[in-house]
Amino acid sequence: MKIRGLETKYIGQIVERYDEIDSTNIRAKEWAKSGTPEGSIVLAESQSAGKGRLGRTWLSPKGTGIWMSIILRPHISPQQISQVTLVAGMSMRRAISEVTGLEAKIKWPNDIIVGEKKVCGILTEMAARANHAEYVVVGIGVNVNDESLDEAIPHATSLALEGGCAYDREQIIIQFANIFEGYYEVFLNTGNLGGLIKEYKDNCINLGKQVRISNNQEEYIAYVEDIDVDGSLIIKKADGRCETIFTGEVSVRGLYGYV
Ligand code: BT5
Repeated sequence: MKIRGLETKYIGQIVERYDEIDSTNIRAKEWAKSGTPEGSIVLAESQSAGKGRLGRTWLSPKGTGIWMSIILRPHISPQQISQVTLVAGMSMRRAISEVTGLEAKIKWPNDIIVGEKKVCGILTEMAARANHAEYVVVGIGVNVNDESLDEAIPHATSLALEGGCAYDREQIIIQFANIFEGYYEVFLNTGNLGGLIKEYKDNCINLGKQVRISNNQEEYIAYVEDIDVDGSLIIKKADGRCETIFTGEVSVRGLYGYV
């Protein structure tokens, strides 16, 4: 079934909709393998096994959120994939703020924050052949009209909880697709975030702040100096040394809470 109101050439022009599914990312990967064109989207009303990063669970209650996966076929190396995730995150941030009027920010690398809590997370998966991506699946979850998510997860919220009213999920998807297609092409033309980084940085909540960084081995506090055109975070440690952090197995939190 088509999404009405799209102004895109390919993002969202082919859509599969499910009432319930295990995970839209799982279905999108199967669909990508069987050759569906770039821009195809899987949407579900609920997910029984929604996935976060690193094997975490993503709560996806029925009828209240956007649970969506987009299939892309960029001619880029596997190292550049995290940049696609950043492009999707900044597109969804803008879509949310334009449709709802709420102030939405990005927590590096790609959580979207409203009122200091998480409204959206992104899980990107890919298949690579030799040194290029064969397909990429960008899975995006947005809590739109849920009214009790913060009870289950204290650092989570929904647009309705923050804005005090219900929002049209389809309108957010349309706005996202229209914005994302343009940004994605800017990214593909340059192969990095050079043309987009100003907007990303203007809306990034951790830039110029002290953060708590944790990985498998250690946890430490650092100051966020900058974000590079390859999407990495440039931090200054307590001893004054600068270091570059790539997306992956790190978690970045605020000193006193989630942001
Ligand atoms: C993410 O992981 O933020 C990526 C979430 C991607 C979800 C989408 S929905 C469509 C597509 N299909 C899928 O199966 N997945 C994608 P991460 O940064 O690891 O955050 C996961 C953590 O966020 C969990 O451990 C919880 O603490 C929290 N969480 C779980 N459900 C949440 C929700 N609905 N809203 C906010 N936080 C949530």
